[in-house]
Amino acid sequence: EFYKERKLAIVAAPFSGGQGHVGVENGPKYILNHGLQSDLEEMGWKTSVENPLDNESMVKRMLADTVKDSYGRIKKPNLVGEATQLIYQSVGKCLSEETFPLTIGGDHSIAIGSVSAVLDKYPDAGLLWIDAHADINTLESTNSGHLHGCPVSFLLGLHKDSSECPEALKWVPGKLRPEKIAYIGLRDVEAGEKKILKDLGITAFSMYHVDRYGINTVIEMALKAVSPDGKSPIMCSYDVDAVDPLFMPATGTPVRGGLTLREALFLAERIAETGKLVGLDIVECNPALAVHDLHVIDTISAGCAIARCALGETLL
Ligand code: B3U
Ligand code: MN
Ligand code: MN
Repeated sequence: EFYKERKLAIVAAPFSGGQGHVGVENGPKYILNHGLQSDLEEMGWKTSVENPLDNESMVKRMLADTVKDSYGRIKKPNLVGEATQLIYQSVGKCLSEETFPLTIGGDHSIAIGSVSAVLDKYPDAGLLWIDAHADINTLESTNSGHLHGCPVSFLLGLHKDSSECPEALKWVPGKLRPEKIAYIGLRDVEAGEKKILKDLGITAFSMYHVDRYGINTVIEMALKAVSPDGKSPIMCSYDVDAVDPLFMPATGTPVRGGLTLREALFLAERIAETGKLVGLDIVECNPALAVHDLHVIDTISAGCAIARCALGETLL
């Protein structure tokens, strides 16, 4: 019932400032070169490409590491704040034109922008966060200081009234309610994050739950949690490191024991089947971390397949 005209924008977010590895900014380029846009066209989507970070000052700042940009332990808060705000505006524009936003990262900090825009348009949207990591560290709890480990805490507004919040990130509406997010795929969650998840009562399915109940039941439980009546719009923020590194090797923080490729694709297929998907992120493909060409092909083709499945591709 959403996007009746089947318009879709690939929002390219070639951004690496939320973590420490160079190369993740090349994700969008590789995914586009793999032919995702024409594949989606063949599936009946009218597509366009948006490049919100493609302005001279942003490009310059992403390349040059000369300006000091840290805030206590937090790395690059200004860069992340500005980039995510540009993504927020771009995704917001897509949504105002009834166009589906498919945001391609880049590291997972970009979801601060994409998810915030979706929640502006669809305040009752449920958020499925597919990831090996919970990405819910706060400015206080983070050990790495990398903001790609913190987007969910910003989306929840955990820094809203804090004097600790860097100026550049104060634009984040932070309207996500804890009962509207569910995780799938977790297996590398820090102690501080476990406490936040517990304190807020957030629904989280780890790989234990996938083994215990099977992926099909886990998805049903996750959907039920964020949309009890089955009517809420659904936003999906898909970190490719949820998938086992056997299938998805070229990513910044691979963790073994993840989703099989079929579980990863089935998850996307099932989300598509709900007919409620209103936005999708695919993040953390980093071709530079492949040790040989096959790793690049595996990672990029799997990333593209997740996007196609979530957007309606079926096996039969
Ligand atoms: N929890 C760690 C590691 C991490 C989070 N997200 C990724 N890695 N991809 C952190 O840095 O906050
Ligand atoms: Mn992530
Ligand atoms: Mn992750």
